[in-house]
Amino acid sequence: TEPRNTRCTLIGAPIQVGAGHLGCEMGPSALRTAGLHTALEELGYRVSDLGNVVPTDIPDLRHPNGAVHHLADMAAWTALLAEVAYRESEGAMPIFLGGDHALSAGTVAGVARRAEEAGRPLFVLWLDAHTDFHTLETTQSGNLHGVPMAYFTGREGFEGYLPPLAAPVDPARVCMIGIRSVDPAEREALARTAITVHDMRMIDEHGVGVLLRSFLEKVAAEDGMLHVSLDVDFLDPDIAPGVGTTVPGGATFREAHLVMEMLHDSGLVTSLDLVELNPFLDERGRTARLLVDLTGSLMGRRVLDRPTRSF
Ligand code: 6HN
Ligand code: MN
Ligand code: MN
Ligand code: MN
Repeated sequence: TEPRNTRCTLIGAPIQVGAGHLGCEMGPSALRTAGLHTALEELGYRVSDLGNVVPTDIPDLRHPNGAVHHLADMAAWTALLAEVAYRESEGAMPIFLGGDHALSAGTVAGVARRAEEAGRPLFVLWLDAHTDFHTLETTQSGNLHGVPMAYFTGREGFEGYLPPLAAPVDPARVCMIGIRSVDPAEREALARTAITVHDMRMIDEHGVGVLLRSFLEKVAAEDGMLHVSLDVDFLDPDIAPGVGTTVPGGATFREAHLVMEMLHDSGLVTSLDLVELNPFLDERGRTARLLVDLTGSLMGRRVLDRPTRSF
């Protein structure tokens, strides 16, 4: 096995128009203010912060579904982030600081292209209250942070709107954990895919460690690359209030840390999104600080030493 990446790259992606509330634009700043850079350096990484990226050319783009808004912005963000994610996923681990979850359309598209070029399968772990599996036709809110999963797994209906995918992600290589809010159209579509969906009840019945371990075993067996997309609303609103789409009954503090600790010990994670942090809705920075602490666990902070590559 290769040594773990000792370099990581922070990339701010302050998109906010994919969400129903303004404020995610401030997410990257809040994560930096909460000390992400230092936390990673203290764990021994060489960290470079590229600052924020922002698209300049916003094309004019409309969809027959009149609810859909800011499609042109999302298209421009997706093209930009796919390029940046592809470029920055060689030799270092990119960490994308959101920004709302629409950004994952671009980041996952970019790392999928990287994986394809490396001849390795890409796996995606989606930590979220929501499945974000709407198409442009089925979304009723029109908020485009509800569509990235459908886009990068290659569902139809994005052609001519979002950039063509270099390499769609195989739904059989996607695992969602924390799910507790699914719209009817998403539920129907999910039933017809190979995506693994673990709702909160699965966590209650089996424990999050068992669910995650079986996914990590699949990733390891295929020598996959693993992209982790962490939506703040995966967490229970009592511990993470700084998000526009709170849903009660989310992951606890320890469940979330356990996920991160197991991810670290697996040695499999190659890229990360931290999304949906809305500092305008946060309480004295506590959600931002929790995200920094969780990232610390994902990157190797631990209470006692344990052998790596065990999960
Ligand atoms: N997220 N399914 C809802 C909608 O408006 O389409 C919620 C989407 C939430 C998006 O979690 O990033
Ligand atoms: Mn989401
Ligand atoms: Mn969500
Ligand atoms: Mn909806």
